[in-house]
Amino acid sequence: MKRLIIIPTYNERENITKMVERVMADELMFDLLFVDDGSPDGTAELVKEAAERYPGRLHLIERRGKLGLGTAYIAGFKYALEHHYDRVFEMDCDFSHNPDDLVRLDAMLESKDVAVGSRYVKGVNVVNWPMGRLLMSYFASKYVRVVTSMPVCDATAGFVAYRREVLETIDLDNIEMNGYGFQIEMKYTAWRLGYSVGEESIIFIDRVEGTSKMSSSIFGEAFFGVLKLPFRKIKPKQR
Ligand SMILES: Nc1nc2c(ncn2[C@@H]2O[C@H](COP(=O)(O)OP(=O)(O)OP(=O)(O)O)[C@@H](O)[C@H]2O)c(=O)[nH]1
Ligand SMILES: [Mg+2]
Repeated sequence: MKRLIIIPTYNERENITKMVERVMADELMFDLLFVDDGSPDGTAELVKEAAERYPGRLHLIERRGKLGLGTAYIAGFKYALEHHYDRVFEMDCDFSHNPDDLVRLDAMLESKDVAVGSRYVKGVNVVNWPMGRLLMSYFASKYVRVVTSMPVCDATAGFVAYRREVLETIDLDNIEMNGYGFQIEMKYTAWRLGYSVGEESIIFIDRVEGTSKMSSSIFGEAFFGVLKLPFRKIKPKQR
């Protein structure tokens, strides 16, 4: 079983070394792929240094300029399919997602096609976020549920695991949104194609190191993008 974790990075210098050591120590023997958008803080250089310590297991895609989280993941998914990975994981680089929870997402792929690390499946499990941001995130998922009927409590979750066949079947070039909307659109497309989506309760902790990359424009993209989803023609990728 080949497992790949994809981590998009933009100025995550403070978190790289710690993240590499944590993931490489995991008994599930993950491979790790960073997708870096030309971070001015030298994030990519640190990844290249670490890659010498883990030959064949630590990989890097370098892109020019900040191109968005969504397209970073699409580039990573295509890499995962080309390199024959069976299970693919999404995770942020700032330890808001706890790498210790990866094993539970992996276990859920025994019975589900998509496993979501969910902040809202059992109560509200977010630490240190300002109330305004928490309410925005919580009600964003409620809004998605009302508009799309998709039975997922944490639609914007960025801690997600996929079985390979889900990413093979989704037409990745047709994914339109690039911020939080991307996370909603991926889950929704998998669900509309008939794949099972499960939620594993996790605790999300606000970032400690580095700065937030999220902007108001991604909220607008998600708000209006979700309204279009029920009307989208979603077909499996032609093979
Ligand atoms: N390659 C790439 N990575 C990005 C981009 N924007 C964000 N990221 C990465 O995506 C992950 C999530 O971004 P965050 O800034 O943590 O988003 P957030 O969790 O909503 O905001 P915080 O509360 O500040 O953490 C992090 O690993 C970022 O480095 C981008 O445009 N390109
Ligand atoms: Mg974060």
